[in-house]
Amino acid sequence: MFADSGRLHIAIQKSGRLSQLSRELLKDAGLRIQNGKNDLVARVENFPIDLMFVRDDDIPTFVSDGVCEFGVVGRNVLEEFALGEAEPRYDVIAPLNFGRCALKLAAPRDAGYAGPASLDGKRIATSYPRLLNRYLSDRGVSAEIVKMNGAVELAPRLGIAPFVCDLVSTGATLEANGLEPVETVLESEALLVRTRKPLSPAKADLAENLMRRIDGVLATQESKYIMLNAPEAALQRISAILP
Ligand code: PRT
Ligand code: ZN
Repeated sequence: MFADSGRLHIAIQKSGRLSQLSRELLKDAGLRIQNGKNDLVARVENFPIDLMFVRDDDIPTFVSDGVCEFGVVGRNVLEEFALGEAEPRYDVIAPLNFGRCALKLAAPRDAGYAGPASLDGKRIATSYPRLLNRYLSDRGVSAEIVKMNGAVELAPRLGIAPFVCDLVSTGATLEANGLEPVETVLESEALLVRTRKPLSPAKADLAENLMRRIDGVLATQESKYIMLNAPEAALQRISAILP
């Protein structure tokens, strides 16, 4: 739909856990984002770039199809999508240091879980059926996967499935529902992805510029500026304790 306009399109989550941090990353990269009324698109004032605000689940499709040249999306969403594809139509450019979580299998605290074999023949509720299926078949476990689009942590209490496979960050949600994490299926964080569709030379230049800017932001996040007063004699010992 946008492929032929001269502007580059970056898909970010409209509202949710990644939306604010995605915007901040782009601002830190020097993009001046217009605060317009339109809640689907925002123009970037100082580059021919538009931001598209969408559901995170749509981002892998938009980037693969080249509707958006770039996207910011969780590894969990991207890999679940990729498992349904013949071959990837995007490249992962960089992990972005936010949105960290893990897709975990969880069991009721009193279930006496004793390894993946405990799941054999059982029902497991998840929003990530392909990732879970890969995990189980890699381990020779055969279980029934029940797809739920939300509130997965309620599945045991509702009698839908005794086990769940859901995203965890602090673990508070599992705990509040009497569940404990027992296996990690996937470690995740937000990723910058780029379409494999060929770009016009002008767009390709702009894409390189954007990636360099984001790279710069990520590099400065990794360094800290420390000022301290110390006797010169202590310098060697101080540098020894700094990473
Ligand atoms: O509307 P849209 O489809 O865009 O949003 P969404 O509701 O599908 O996604 P959203 O905003 O919940 O999450 C977006 C992305 O953030 C996810 O795809 C992950 O990559 C990342 N992320 C990081 C998380 C979490 N941490 C997280 N804790 N996504 C979801 N959760 C949920 C989890 O599902 C569970 O309900 O938070 C709860 C667990 O949190 P703790 O802290 O109690 O463990
Ligand atoms: Zn979603």
